[in-house]
Amino acid sequence: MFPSVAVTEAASEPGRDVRTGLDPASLMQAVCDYLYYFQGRHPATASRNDFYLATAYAVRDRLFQRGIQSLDALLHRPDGRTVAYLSAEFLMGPQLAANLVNLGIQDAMREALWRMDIRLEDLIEHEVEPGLGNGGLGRLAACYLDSLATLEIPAIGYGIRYEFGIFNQQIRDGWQVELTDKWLHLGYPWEVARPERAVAVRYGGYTETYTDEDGRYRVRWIPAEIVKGVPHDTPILGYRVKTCNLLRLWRAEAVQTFDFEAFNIGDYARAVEDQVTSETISKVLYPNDASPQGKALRLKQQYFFVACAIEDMLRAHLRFGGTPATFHKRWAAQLNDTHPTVAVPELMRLLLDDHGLEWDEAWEVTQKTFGYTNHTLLPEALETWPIDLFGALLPRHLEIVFEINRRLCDGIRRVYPGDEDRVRRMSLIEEQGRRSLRMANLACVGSHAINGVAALHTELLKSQVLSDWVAMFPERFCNITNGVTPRRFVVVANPGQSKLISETIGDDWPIHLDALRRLETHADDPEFRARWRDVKHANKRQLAAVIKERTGISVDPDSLFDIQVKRIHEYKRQHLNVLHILTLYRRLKLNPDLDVVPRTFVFGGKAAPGYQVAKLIIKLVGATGDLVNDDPDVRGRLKVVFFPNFSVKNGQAIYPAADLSEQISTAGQEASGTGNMKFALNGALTIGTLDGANIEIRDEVGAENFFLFGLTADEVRSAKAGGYAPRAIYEQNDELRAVVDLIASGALAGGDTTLFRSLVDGLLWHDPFMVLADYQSYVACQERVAALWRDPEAWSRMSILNVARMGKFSSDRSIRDYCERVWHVGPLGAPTEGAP
Ligand code: 9GP
Repeated sequence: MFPSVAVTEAASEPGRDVRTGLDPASLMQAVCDYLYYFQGRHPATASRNDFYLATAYAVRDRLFQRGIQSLDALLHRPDGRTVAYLSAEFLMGPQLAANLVNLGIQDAMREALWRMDIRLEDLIEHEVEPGLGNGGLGRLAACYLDSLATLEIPAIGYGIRYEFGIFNQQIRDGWQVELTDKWLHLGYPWEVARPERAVAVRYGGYTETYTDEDGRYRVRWIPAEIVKGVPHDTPILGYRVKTCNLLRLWRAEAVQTFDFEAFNIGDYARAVEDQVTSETISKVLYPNDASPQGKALRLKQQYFFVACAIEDMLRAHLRFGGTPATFHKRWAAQLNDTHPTVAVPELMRLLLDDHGLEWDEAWEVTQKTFGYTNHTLLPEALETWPIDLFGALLPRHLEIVFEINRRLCDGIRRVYPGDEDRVRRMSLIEEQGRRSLRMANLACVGSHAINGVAALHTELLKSQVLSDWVAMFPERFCNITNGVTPRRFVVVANPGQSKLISETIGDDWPIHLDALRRLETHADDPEFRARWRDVKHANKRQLAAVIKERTGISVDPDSLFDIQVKRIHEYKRQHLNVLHILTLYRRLKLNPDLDVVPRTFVFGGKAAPGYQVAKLIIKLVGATGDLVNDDPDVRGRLKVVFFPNFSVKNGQAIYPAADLSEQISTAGQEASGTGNMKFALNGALTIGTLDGANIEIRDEVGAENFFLFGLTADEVRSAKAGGYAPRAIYEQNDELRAVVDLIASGALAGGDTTLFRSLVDGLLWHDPFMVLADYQSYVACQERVAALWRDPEAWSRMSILNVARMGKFSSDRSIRDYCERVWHVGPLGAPTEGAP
């Protein structure tokens, strides 16, 4: 039955608050009202999208109500600090289910919609997510916003409202095909545009000096181009609290959207040209994970959102009675990787040129404001900008950077007289080749705190990439291990497991994740273990249905679900996983009656569009599936699936169904990883190397509950230093040689021996990520996995213990660490020890 106008009216009982009520009747009325009065839709003819939008608007009302209360509370405590999380990426994921959970109204909304014959689950499924990030870094930013709100820390996330986010991935004939992401095309109900708070952003031009009325020498920037940044606000509600923060994303627009002068003389195209050029800035997310391209547009994007953010922050600070010299007392700004680092010279510029502070004072404010998080050791990910490009776009900033550098180099020479090599290494300017600006160095000099994202990563940063900085500024360094939000990745994603946990240990674990420890005693209870297995099995059945629908492949929910989902990259070694699959396949071909554990191998992840090797690895996975899946000798015991278009939403369906989590990067390469945490929290056991946060996960869950293999980071280094020869390993290992030869033979490519040749040659002659070196250890470890799988009681016990000991990896813990070690801020912005 569709709701009629009579239903709408019947719901309109006096006293019912359509904007704030949380009961089913109020929610139903709110949804009907939105359909009817806002969208102009009769409920009887409304589409699923209409209902989705109306439901989202009804939820958003309740978020804004809390948002306004949060702002009000802040206004009454104007002396506290607010966190500004500056990030070029926010991978927020779908909003509806997460907001309902945070408000605590999922059942009430389900009931409200049910009364209108609408299934909440259908609307949740219908939602398109804003894919405004590439992977781990952007998703981490989103988890941190969730935790900031949950911990009631006032915070704003500042970023770019890309019109097109990360591409949609289709797999055609086994190859990745990139399709434009159109997340906005059916309307995005969670945000509100605030054109009245637009900011002017300048580019290009030149600078000139002048003397002000006090006779002081000053600099003025005369830009060549001005673009408008329009903020779009999305409310970010914490879990079961009143605090609602903000994600403020900026869209680029022309200052004058229509040039009437040009139009009047008949040049219509030129009349809109300015608009087109300006809007290009926020048009599209660069789809590269960990390897930035030195493109002018990317620098324009970075400066665009940073300039908007700093202006917005300064404006708020001055409006609430602050002075430029106390900016850092109001704001703690975090640089999420080097992408927002131009914020350092931008704040300096505003303080010096617009507000007349002296250099030393402006520098102190700037350093006290910023903290810098490094997310990678990969050399290709350390951003640099050619000086000529940077200077052409930001001439005043370049002058400021040169002055920062002059003072920095003087300082180094004072501490290390005569050590010109050190000066060269720490300089903000790379003088070799095309002169360029080193953004990581700029971030280090401009921040009071610098952190890596897992213990090993921070150690490697300190001992290798940033060792000179540690020597000179040791007090700036700390580690803050990443975390993930258990609300989205357990409560929302895995309702079955959540219910079982809450029934067993109480329901405070989503905000006190350490409480999961209480599960430990239940690991020995056979009845609890059976229920635990039932939950997992139900999740696997669900995923099997989705896999069938998306790929046409039937998989057996009773088989071991062995899953690797993450960006496709050589260092993450999806091809090592493939070598193992082919090893099992070969064994079965040699002996079809071999007793192997039935496994479903699921892969998912996007390759950067220009990264040919990664795209070839996707093809290899598909080709392996083609070879294995229907081979009569395999008898369905091995299935290989490439799950297309891995996203936050798809992740929420995949993590809860995993038995085994593949975290198999070359030791020393993965800064932290966060997928490893999401899997383990959903009861998957990990097979992994001593890399990134795997090490800490293993420390927490216990070495006996973790499948470890492979070289350590030190061993990798010394193997390389000792002249690593992958070909020798290949020659000495019969099984390895057979599977590598199988790939080279063309058997996976319809007889074409050239298709995977480059991949094979890369492994045999270079193998920079030590795939062959770790092969034997990996295969042996997989045998231990298989042995344990044959003992379901032991497996379940281990799975429960893994979940029970994952408390450390809540993003709430990470945020508490940032508050204590970097931001010196507490709930409602109250300063904590060490506050500036
Ligand atoms: O590669 C790292 C990943 O290991 C980490 O978990 C994530 C969040 O800290 O950041 C990734 N880095 C990047 O995406 C680019 O530096």
